[in-house]
Amino acid sequence: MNLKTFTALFFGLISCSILLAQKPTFEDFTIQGSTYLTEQDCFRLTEDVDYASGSIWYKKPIDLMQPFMIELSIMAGCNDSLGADGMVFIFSPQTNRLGYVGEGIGFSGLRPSVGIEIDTWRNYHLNDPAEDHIAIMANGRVGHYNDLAGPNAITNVEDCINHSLVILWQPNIQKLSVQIDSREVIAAQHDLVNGIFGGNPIVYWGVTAATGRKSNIHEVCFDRMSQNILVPEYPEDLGSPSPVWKGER
Ligand SMILES: [Ca+2]
Ligand SMILES: [Ca+2]
Repeated sequence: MNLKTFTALFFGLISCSILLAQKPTFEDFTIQGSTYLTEQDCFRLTEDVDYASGSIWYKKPIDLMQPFMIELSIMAGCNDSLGADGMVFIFSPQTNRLGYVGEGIGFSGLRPSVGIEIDTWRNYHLNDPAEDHIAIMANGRVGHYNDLAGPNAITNVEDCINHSLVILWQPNIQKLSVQIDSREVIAAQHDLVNGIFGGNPIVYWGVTAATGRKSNIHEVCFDRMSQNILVPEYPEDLGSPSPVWKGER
């Protein structure tokens, strides 16, 4: 199923709602660590250097009581065999956070949090699979012992190519799912609001990346980014009609 078909199906399943679309710009983010803006409209979170880490955080929080879809374009480096460490998409009630470098991928130590880890370096003591892998993890724990889902092996992502990363949240069935290049690669069914965030549904989202003794370039390209929030039709607090972005890339 391609992305457009999936998207049409996803939104078609949720009746009596309208799509509020926001196409983020550079100004919508705060950056930390080694992150900078490239001439190609990408955030470069790390260079191909040892022990670097960087993050971006979207300035406005989102509500986990509402369904949404966030689409990013990521590049996890050009060095497959010796590249490291990867990237993590994170939800957190606190913004502008950056955890430990190296195997921590900028996620380790952040609590409370939910992280979607794209890990490109095998750390045996963290129970990492040999392949590049994805996992949905809680509270900054990067060892694969209490994952919400995964780890699942994925096709090598250290190929110098931008890959589409889509995050879907469906609160009615408490399902968090992830697509890479229009294919679902992992999903978790979990009560994130109560199970992770102590009943607080308002969280920020960000992306971290880190290198250690091995390294890679890590980038997020915001020109190919979208954030779609579904809200009930004609909500009182919306006022005048909002522009609808159709989700074209
Ligand atoms: Ca690892
Ligand atoms: Ca790889």
